Amino acid sequence: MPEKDLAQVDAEIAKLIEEENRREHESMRLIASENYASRAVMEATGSCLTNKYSEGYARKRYYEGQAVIDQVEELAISRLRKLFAKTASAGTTEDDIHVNVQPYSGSPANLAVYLAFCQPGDVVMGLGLPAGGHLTHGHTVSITGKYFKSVPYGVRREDHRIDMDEVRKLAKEHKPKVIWAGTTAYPRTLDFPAFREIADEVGAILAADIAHIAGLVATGVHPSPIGIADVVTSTTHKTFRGPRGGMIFCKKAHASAIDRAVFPGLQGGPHNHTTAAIAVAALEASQPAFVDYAKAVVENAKVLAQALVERGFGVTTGGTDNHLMLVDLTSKNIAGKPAAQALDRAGIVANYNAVPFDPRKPFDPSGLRIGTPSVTSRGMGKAEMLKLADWIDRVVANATDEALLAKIAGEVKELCDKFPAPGLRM
Ligand code: DSN
Repeated sequence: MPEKDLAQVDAEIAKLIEEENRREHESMRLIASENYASRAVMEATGSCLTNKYSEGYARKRYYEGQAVIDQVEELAISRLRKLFAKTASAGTTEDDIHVNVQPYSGSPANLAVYLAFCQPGDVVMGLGLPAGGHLTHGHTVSITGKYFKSVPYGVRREDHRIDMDEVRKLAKEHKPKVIWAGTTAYPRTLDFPAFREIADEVGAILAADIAHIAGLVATGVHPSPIGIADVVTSTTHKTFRGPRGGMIFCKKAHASAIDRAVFPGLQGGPHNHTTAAIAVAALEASQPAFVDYAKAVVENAKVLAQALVERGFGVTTGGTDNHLMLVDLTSKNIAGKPAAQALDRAGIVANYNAVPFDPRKPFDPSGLRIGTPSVTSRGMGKAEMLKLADWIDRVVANATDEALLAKIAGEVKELCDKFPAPGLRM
């Protein structure tokens, strides 16, 4: 008797997966942290490797039966070291880079940094959440803001760019143990050497969080912190286009502190199916086509940001250097949330987001965050970005006109039909 498949075992979940597959096909997905993983990445994720426990690290495990898993983890690590050495700071070779591929995702990867370098109560500095930082960079509601003394830095009021003078001033005053250089909603290039200088002046560990830009860093489209920062954390599923997961790069001197923090400090057995899929993503990201992809992500973001500016939208900092833009809707007399909801009904999926110095509340802010990684993975380019700007403009101006939203959703679907997304089943 052949084993039953998902639809036979659980028709409800099979149907929901089918619906999500259709939604991801039919909509323009603009959430800056999302992407389409390839079929190869998904196959590895859905493999028998999910069955195996492997506490420890390759060749030093607490369970037997690791002949295959050790090779999987070593392959993932060696591919990542090779890949990220290519764009690391001058003089950094793969031998200088230690990699841990076991963090379950970005937040656990960041927690490992605290566990490796800090004691409860130590001072830590990161970009404040309202200015585009991440929860785990010391925000008050996060464990990282509760167990450590967080001193956030911000962006300048006049141009919404990170104020390195403020970073230096705060660092000198508060002497942080760790300084984070990383963002979730910041459209400009991060100056890692400037952060390094400040960290050295105050004796801090410099931690770069490249979760959003890992695919751009791996291809040299954004400058790399590897070789500059002491430790670099990342997710693997955003611009890197891998499975949901995490990874940490660090200088050799910090290897055992980081490894011990991940396991046994924070986690039990690694998710081996994810590790295998990260290895696949690293292989895919090593291909010349991935460099073209990363360049196109940024080019599409620039085109879309400019087209929105031309249509009267406020775009913070006036544009973007990376894969995302922050759109301030104040000039359009609509808040971010109703705009995001209307866009969703029109098949255009973004998230509402605070803009710097937002006078509105975080749950009902003034802006939208828009990213181009997913639409670029479908092969969309300049013409499609201009069409998208027109649709966004019409939706935002007519957010309660349900007939118009449905008509645009139909047009969006028609366009999406011409650009099949990687990994989806049609
Ligand atoms: N949730 C991610 C994002 O959307 O940026 C960050 O963790």
